[in-house]
Amino acid sequence: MAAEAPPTSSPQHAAGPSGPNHGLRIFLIWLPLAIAADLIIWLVWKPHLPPGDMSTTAANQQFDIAVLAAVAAPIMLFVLVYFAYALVVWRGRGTEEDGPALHGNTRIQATWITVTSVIVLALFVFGTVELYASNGAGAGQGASPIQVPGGPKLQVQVIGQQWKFTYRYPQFGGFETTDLVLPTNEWIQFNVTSIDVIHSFWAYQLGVKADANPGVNNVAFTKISNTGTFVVRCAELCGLWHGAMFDYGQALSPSAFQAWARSTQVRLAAVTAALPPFALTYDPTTIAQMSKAMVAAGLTGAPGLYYPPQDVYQP
Ligand SMILES: [Cu+2]
Repeated sequence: MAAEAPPTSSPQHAAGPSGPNHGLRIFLIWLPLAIAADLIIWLVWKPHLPPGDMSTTAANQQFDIAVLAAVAAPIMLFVLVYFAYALVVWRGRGTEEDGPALHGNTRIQATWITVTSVIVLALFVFGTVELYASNGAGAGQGASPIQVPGGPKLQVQVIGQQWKFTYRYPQFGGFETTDLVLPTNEWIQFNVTSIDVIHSFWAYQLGVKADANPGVNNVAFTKISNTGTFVVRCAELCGLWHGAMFDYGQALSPSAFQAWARSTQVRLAAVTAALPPFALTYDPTTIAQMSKAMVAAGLTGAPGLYYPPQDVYQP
């Protein structure tokens, strides 16, 4: 069958100093592929990477993911190029004998360990800086955030409960609503808590995801750059209707937001009076009493709901 290739037990990489420089060849195949992959990742893929760039935190996450991809792609390509090169060039043609045994290569081993260590340590530094410089990167920093953006901040309290998020605005009389409405171009401070089980407040396009735990005030920051809607989901399995804990939020211009907040404050004044005073956390055992007080005040025909939708409450 294989007539022209005489069997040989000596692969080409044992060809000695006069043989081809395989390392250089692999490098020259790898280099343009790595450059092309990184250009495609940065210029083509990055603008479409989740969670988009609607807010500072979202844009930061998009940047971070693109950096990780740009670092990972050349490494993956190197492994694949080496693999393909070995398959083609060092193939044992016309023989089924084993190749010569490998006894290690100090230079390759040292290079590999050095390069991978530098990459991992650099990513550790990069991740830490990114977390710090972007005020927690949209994740909850707990009750006392390490990094707080300067200047005025709109306070929005997110209250998780089975199976709805409600929002209190302490700078507008502490009214509470099921609608999450936010302004653009202004730092927003989310104070995330729960009044029953554990939930997680996940405003997808804002790149904000913060645990909502009873008795805990969990702070997260973001600044929104464009108006529009965004999805809010619960990201912590919290009971039977966890999957239905889903809604849309809205980002308005600062003036439209002010108008909304002022009119809502007035519209919900009677409800706000029956709510517990604004606090960073709430005692779940007081909720039942609060429901009774609301029924007594004639505010709801639906006892049993902690916070029925606001239209039920219309005085
Ligand atoms: Cu939940």
